[in-house]
Amino acid sequence: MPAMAPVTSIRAVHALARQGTPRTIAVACPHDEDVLLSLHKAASAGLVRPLLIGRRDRIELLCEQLGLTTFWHEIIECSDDAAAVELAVRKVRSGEAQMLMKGLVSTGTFLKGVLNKEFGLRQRPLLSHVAVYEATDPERLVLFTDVAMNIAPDLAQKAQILENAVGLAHRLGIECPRVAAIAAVETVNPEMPATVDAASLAKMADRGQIKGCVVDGPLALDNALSIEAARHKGITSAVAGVADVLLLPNIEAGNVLYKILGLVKVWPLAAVMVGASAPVVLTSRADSGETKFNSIALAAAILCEV
Ligand code: COD
Repeated sequence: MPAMAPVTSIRAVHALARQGTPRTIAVACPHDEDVLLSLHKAASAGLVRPLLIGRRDRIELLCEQLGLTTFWHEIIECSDDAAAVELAVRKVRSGEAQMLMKGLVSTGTFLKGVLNKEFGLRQRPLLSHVAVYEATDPERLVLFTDVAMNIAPDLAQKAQILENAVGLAHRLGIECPRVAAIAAVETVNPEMPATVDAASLAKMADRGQIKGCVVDGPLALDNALSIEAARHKGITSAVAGVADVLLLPNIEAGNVLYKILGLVKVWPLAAVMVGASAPVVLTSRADSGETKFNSIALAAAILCEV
């Protein structure tokens, strides 16, 4: 089978998602305007069949206020947040739904449900969150991780987070993603543990301990994304200036980058959790309706057979 052309824009993610049949998405606590609007848009585009689990009266009232006609496949009444998360996760686990989405419920409650040992969705050793933005020069999708789940990963966990992101890059047709392990500087400084981890990850990739990608690090964010900045610093590598994947050192760095990109609204964003047995849409309350829709499309695109 010929290799899939790389997906280089969020618009192309939408197109890929449209190739599949609509999948059922179980949504825990969808009592939120942007969540409902994005689901309505995704259902209307034929991407998903929403299975809404939460307070029926609030869902119906919000839909009425928003002028949304019935777009869901089903609503299941559940007034307790943790119970709604558990039921949504169980629906995915049983195969009745193929994707999961967080609504208006705390991230901790939601993730504890996803990770639950009895009914959760663990598949790979570590689940992680990958955000994606559309970059220019060259036009490509840049994946960055982990902005929402793993708080302070150690070296072994960073390797797993990296492998999860590389797996997603492969799903998007990026055959050998260029991964930048990000730190504050591009030289190893034992006072900055992120630089030591980044150099270790680069060496692990050189030695074949991490496969399917090329890794360079440490790289500062500008050296990773700007050919000009990399040239200025005299850095020559296959990754510098043209990274496809940014591995951030911890949740603070990742989350700040994600929130800044969301606030400046210049580059379209999407995000999904990977490493679970099904794609999980975990967007934050502050995310725009557009980012939520893009994220649903990304989750649907992952499920497409290409
Ligand atoms: N993948 C797989 N298993 C995991 C992961 C993971 N990423 N994280 C924890 N586990 C397992 C552990 O191995 C253990 O078996 C069990 O889950 C419990 O581990 P704890 O005690 O470390 O985890 P929790 O339940 O206290 O917390 C896990 C969270 C993911 C909820 C926690 O790490 C967290 O709060 N992350 C940040 C979420 C957040 O606030 N994001 C904000 C940005 S939107």
